[in-house]
Amino acid sequence: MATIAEILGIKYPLFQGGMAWVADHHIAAAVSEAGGLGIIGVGGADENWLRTQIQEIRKLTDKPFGVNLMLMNPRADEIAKVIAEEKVKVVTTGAGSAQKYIPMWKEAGCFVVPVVPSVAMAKKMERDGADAVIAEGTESGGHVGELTTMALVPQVIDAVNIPVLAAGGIADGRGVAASFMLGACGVQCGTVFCASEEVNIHQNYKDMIIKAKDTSTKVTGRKAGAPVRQIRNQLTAKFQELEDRNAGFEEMEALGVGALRKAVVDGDTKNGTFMAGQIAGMVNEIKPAKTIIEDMFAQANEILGNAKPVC
Ligand code: TUI
Repeated sequence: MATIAEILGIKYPLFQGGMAWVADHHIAAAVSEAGGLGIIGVGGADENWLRTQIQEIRKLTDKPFGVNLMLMNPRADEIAKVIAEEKVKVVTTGAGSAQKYIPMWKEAGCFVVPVVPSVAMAKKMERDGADAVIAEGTESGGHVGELTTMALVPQVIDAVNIPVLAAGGIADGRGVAASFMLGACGVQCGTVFCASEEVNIHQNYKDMIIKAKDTSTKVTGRKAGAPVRQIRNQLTAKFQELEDRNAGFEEMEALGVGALRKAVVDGDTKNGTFMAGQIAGMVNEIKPAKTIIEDMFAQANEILGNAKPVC
């Protein structure tokens, strides 16, 4: 059977996460040029922004790339149409159900890969016509579910008959090898690309990731139904205060509005939301995307080449 890399015409079975504000055409082009699948993350932007990004990435690479639609985006309908019109090769989705867009995307020839936090959502996406799913554990940065990658990935694999990629807590060859051992056909990585040379984010964001340790991230907003993993700072302490006094969704939302922009664009270390996964503690240097990917797969191949029965 064809591998996911063969199906998509890429060298490495690696997707770059569609990180809101972070994953623009700069990092996406670098990842695609390096042989992975670069992904433009639309986040909260609109369809015009996406059209420009697609034009820009096509100037930089003729290799396959993807687009991530964050389904809570109020302009999701318009953005979904642009993805179909532009015949984007791969579309990933997050933070909701992609059901209503799948027929349009399939008709346009897109390969549709929803990100799922549970077996139920994976089965639903398979029923609705998804080509593959990304099972994303709570180790990830940004909007997260409850289950860990280690528990989620094999359960999703047992439940569906489409390819499954693993995400959450993967930043080197050990994570890639472990994902394959769990039965995944590929991986999606986000945080490690926030520490790439090509990513177009404020240096303070990169520094926050480089300085982070294992316990540096925290999930805020679980009680309000909007769980987001980010690096601890003054803002997360304020979120904690609100949660401790059972503040409602509106108050939490007001504190969060614009906070990702403050992190990515302004480098505001106090008031910004520095979304990052638990693996940030292991990401200790800024490297070109190509080096990140090549090192990761050289290490994974070495480990997998040595894989032996446990006893
Ligand atoms: O989507 C992500 N990660 C994200 S999106 C994002 S932008 C944002 N900013 C502030 C607040 C909220 C979002 C930052 N990070 N990952 C994929 C993902 N999808 N994780 C969890 C889910 C998910 C959750 C519920 C997928 C489907 C789902 O379905 C619920 C339903 O029943 O519709």
